[in-house]
Amino acid sequence: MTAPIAIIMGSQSDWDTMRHAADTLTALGIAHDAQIVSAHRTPDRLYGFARGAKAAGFKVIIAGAGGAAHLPGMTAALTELPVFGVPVESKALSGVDSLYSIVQMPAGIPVGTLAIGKAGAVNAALLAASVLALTDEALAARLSAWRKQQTDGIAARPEGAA
Ligand code: RP5
Repeated sequence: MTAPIAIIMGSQSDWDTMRHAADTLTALGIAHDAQIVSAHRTPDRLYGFARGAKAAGFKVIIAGAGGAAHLPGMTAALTELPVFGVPVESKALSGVDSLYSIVQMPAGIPVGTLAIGKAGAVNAALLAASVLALTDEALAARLSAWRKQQTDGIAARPEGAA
């Protein structure tokens, strides 16, 4: 069976960020398939992946890219699956370029845009998990447990306070 979630990224260099999405999905017991798909360098691979993603059995696509980050938007243009975009922190502009490239989609083709960097990658995975949990009670229970564990791990007072 195909993994329900695809994690695609524009470059090997994005993996340091996108692995946090993969780790979060693993922690929730959700199978995923990570692939390098560049809108600029491998446009044919992008077309093949996005056009075939639904038929391949994917339910949600997480797409991370940096700089002139066309990957999430182009992917969303080619499939009706939900696409969550993660702006990867770029060297030149600290990911603000990535964020603007992904978030400012003209009306008609949506990309759910997350925060720049690791936080965005983790939250993309959690958002994808929430979508799948709508029709998967066991996953919904695992997601609730994950959130409870997070809540339980937050101290009432900061260490070092008087
Ligand atoms: C984008 O260009 C990738 O998503 C990556 O964030 C950025 C830089 O890629 P590399 O030059 O590191 O391969 O397409």
